Amino acid sequence: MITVYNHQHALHQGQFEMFRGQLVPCFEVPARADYVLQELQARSFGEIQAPQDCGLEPIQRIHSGRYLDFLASAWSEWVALDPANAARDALPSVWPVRSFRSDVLPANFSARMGLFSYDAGTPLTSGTWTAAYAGASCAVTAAQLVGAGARSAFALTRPPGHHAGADFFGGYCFLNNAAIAAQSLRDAGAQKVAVLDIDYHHGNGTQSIFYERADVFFASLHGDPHTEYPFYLGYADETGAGPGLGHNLNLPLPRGTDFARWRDALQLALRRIAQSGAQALVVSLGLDTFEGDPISGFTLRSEDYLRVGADLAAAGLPTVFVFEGGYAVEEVGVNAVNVLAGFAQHS
Ligand code: OKP
Ligand code: ZN
Repeated sequence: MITVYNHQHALHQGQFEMFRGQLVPCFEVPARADYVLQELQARSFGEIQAPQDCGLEPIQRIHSGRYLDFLASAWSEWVALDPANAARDALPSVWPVRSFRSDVLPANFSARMGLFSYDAGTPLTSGTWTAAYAGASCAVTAAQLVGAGARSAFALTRPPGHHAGADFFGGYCFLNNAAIAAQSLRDAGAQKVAVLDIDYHHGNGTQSIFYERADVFFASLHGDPHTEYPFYLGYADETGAGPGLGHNLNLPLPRGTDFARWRDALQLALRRIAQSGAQALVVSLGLDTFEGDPISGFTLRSEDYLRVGADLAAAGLPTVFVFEGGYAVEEVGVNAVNVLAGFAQHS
């Protein structure tokens, strides 16, 4: 399996995220991707390629123009507010909730930070745009490899993407790499694509992007949003809307869920994906279902991920893997490569 690696990922390096009234060190750190790369190399897993610059077009297929304009210029606007800002990351502190206007684009930078985000845990840094753009290029390159006939490809990038919507960032995510990959597969000719999100957290961004579409089936297994981030989306009664009705599947699971119960949900999601008629699969590959994850609540073990990969391979679909969460930094490489190795062994 070819890995398309974002050599620029470390340009996004947040310092602190807001948690319970304090700024705490970011969980989403560059070392995460370094460990995965190291493990791929240690196990001689396959070729590691750089992405081809995808240009803005495939990103614009998913994200709004005004959001992309904001992201591309955010850092320079932030520093223009105060030269001392160059030493600190930008975090939002005000948001438009229900009944506020979202059609007006305020001139004030902080107001636009809030308009285009939904939490205070996602610092925007000097290199965020460059790193995220290169990540989208990885997703497109991986989708192109699979669209051209490869059995699978792996987009190894950070920051992650599945919480980012058409016009918002949050949950450590800025550009929705999995959605961009799915759309690229559609544009390369797949009539129907499935996105399967196995990160611990519900992929609210991906769901919202495809919610009213019948050509992309979205399935997610995740911590029950009644207690787990992102709280406001990911419930079982969200089944799609309009033409997309029936093309969205949420399988929320209680905190503490073990591999046996998690795997039952995986099998159910895979059966629904088979029924959807999908011709290609994008896997949002979060490894924060691991028992040692510091911010999550499932109890999967490292060896379980081999079985996860084998189960995914049994779906028999051309598959793009996109790296998402996983914050047990020293184990995330082994866990990610176990999924890929289990997949490759059973392909
Ligand atoms: C991103 B991805 C921890 C608070 C958690 C955000 C979690 C984002 C997860 N102190 N806040 O889905 O892995
Ligand atoms: Zn997650």
